[in-house]
Amino acid sequence: MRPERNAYRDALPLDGFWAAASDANDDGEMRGFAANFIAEGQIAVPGSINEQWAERGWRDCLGPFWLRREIVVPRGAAGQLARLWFASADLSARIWWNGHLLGSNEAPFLPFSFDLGELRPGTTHTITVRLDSRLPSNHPLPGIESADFTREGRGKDEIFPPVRYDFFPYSGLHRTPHLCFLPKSRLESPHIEAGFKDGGTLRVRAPSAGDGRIVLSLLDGETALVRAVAEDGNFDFSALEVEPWSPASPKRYRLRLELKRDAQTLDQIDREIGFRDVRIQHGRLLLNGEAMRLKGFGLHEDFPVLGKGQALAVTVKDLELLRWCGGNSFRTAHYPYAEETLDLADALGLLVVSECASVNLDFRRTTDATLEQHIAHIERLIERDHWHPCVIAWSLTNEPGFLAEAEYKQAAPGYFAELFAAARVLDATRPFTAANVGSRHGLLDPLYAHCDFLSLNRYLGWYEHPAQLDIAIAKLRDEFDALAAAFPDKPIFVSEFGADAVAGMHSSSDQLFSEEYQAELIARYWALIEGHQQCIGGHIWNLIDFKTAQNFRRVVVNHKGVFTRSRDPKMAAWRVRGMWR
Ligand code: BDP
Repeated sequence: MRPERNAYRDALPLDGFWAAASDANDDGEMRGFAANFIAEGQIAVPGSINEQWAERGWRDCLGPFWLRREIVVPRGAAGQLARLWFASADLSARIWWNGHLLGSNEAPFLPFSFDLGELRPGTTHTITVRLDSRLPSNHPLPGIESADFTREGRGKDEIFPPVRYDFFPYSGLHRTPHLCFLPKSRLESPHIEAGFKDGGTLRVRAPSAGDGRIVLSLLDGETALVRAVAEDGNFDFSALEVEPWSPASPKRYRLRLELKRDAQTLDQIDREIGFRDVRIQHGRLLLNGEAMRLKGFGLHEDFPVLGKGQALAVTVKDLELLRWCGGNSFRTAHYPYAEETLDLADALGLLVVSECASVNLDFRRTTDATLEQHIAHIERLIERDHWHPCVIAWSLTNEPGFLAEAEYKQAAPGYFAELFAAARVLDATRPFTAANVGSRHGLLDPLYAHCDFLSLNRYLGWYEHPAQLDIAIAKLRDEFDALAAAFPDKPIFVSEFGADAVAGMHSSSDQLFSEEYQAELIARYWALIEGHQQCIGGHIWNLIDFKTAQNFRRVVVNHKGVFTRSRDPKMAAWRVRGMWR
């Protein structure tokens, strides 16, 4: 559960400079780095390490990297439980406390924590982190081994650093870790479902450690709309007189949970919640009963120097650019974003398709353990984000496969069936989807059977039929019609479409990489999306140019942004703004 500061709990941010060391031979653990290592210099947290130390040869390295810092326990810690909390440690990590192993984490971009017991104020402790971005090839976000390149008949260094996905594999403590101080009798992570059906509905399950009763208050500013008490922390309300949350009016209320014993309050947590209903009905996406069209973008967490390191100013800037274009939604392609991004989306009324870190699932390598891990990551994602009104759907994976049609159709259906079934148990209030690509697996991808709406990543006019928009659009229309006939109740959503454009490159005819072609392709797709009765919208790939691993298909960045990496508009941004506003 994310850190919170109030009269009962506190949290010490662990941002700042961390001592750093490389481990090129991967023998740091053997050499006792967990207890101590000789620092080569300092790395700033939050931040990716790659660009900070590019000059020392760290840019294209996947790890392992070692980071370490000391903390002095503050005076408020007396009598409290200390919990070391990481918002994420990417892509995987092992953590030590004073040289003792606390544990490891292999879920990229998700939080995890360790309970440390009571710490004496004034004492000094050391936190050591070993980061490693070399994920195994049977991970839900699969890594790539040189044997894979050989089998695929490709040069070993065709993609460098070697990854399966099209974004730079930045390593780091990308979001500020915290040392939290919690009351010993305390609330634990609550489950909150706020819906809207004939008024507000609210279901809360608030577990606690230590006895006491749970008091729930629903506040609108200073006014308490509801106040209720439960010994077991279970609450269910209906017909609440509240305003629904929507893009036009993202009204939020404060949900306060308190743990009390007699007259004494032992703990408190607050959440800004919103009441809304999302459902798929007759091929439409309904928000509070009204049909919604999703207009927006796929994004990335990416900025020069910071890499994937969090900077709230960049978060605000990016969501403001999205709104400037007239967008109402985005997908957290291809991993869970920082929690603050969702806080901001809640406040702005933006709709979010939240995606698990899973791209190019490699069915040649998946095992039962992959599926188990994938489900565990989805569970952690849903636990973290389920209470945000902005999240309207879960995307479980992006472009699974990496196989020819026949092999895929053998390996994938069983995996998908179990994945979706397990995920649906975790959230019955939102639709589930996953994005597929092109026609790699034939017209009827077995994925579709499990999706509440179909998410299509389509690059006709770019990777297929480049510079031939008439053919591209006609083929896409045929595909929409065929899918609508096959799945009359499932909305079609174009989860990615776009073209690279190099800012400043112009052409008077259809020319790949020109700003004109990017703008034209987007406009032609949008006309099709808007005109098709079963299509609920689309997300342009991408809002902003983003850095990728090195390969001959990319000039440093993927240029499909309608803004450059420094956030300046290309022609397409203006075109989209004209279309959407
Ligand atoms: C899609 C992927 C996305 C890529 C994009 C592209 O989902 O991650 O960046 O293609 O090639 O297939 O631009």
